[in-house]
Amino acid sequence: MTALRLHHSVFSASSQKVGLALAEKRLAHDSVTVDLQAGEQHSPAYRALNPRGVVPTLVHDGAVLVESAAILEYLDDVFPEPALRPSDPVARQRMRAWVRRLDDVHHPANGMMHYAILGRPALLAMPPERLEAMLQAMPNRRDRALRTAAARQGIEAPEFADAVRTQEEMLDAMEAALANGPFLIGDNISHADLVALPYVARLEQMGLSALIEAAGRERLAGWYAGMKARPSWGATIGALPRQVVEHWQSLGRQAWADIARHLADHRGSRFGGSN
Ligand SMILES: N[C@@H](CCC(=O)N[C@@H](CS)C(=O)NCC(=O)O)C(=O)O
Repeated sequence: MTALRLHHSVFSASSQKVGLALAEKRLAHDSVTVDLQAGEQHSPAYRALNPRGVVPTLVHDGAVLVESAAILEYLDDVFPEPALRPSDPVARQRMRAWVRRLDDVHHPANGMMHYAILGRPALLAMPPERLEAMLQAMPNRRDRALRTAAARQGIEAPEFADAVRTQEEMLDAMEAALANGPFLIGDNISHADLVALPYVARLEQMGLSALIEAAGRERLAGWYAGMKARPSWGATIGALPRQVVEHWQSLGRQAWADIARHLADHRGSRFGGSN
């Protein structure tokens, strides 16, 4: 009898990727919540599992597995059906290139937007010494620098404007890729779709669906609707508490005018209304 245990946060994009793959493969698993706001990711017990102090961590028959993209590969190695990666080597390479780019470039950008718009009120409500201790506890320097900028400057941080542009690039790249088939890699769902979905969903959860539905992004909107119709959505992102998402959307809407004003100078951004 196989035992799978997922340490995760339902609000975390990286956790959602693994949750989506488990659901697509219909793999029953135990769920252990790591409360990121309470700092549980830095508890000695959790750091023993995941030294970077991030979620998710999957434990399978005693083997501790970190890094969501590598976990998705593992799940396909060990539970091959239904396959979530193409068998053709060129397509598989392209899928991995997508996953790499989403993880390396778009994950930090999406996180920056999340914390500048949604997470900042809670960060600023903390006693300053607790906020400082939480920032200092983050072992990854890039993550710490972005979180610090989100807390201190919010949407005024230069990193925020970069993050928005990066997210727009992601949406444009997805729109272009979807010209070749209903999924990012042709005819079948793959890791590329599962890894992209939480970031697109987070934009909607931030009240920015206009970006997804923007003129010229029709294929992306169709892909998103199709991903939301799958049972894996209902088991993961679709199951987020409605009050939380509605609160996020209202924070996003409140920030919208400021975001548009702030970004008006950035040529090439749809946020500026200059094109
Ligand atoms: N590359 C890692 C990234 C994991 C990651 O950044 N997780 C975030 C949530 S999406 C986290 O745990 N952040 C910890 C924190 O906010 O302190 C993976 O894909 O597993």
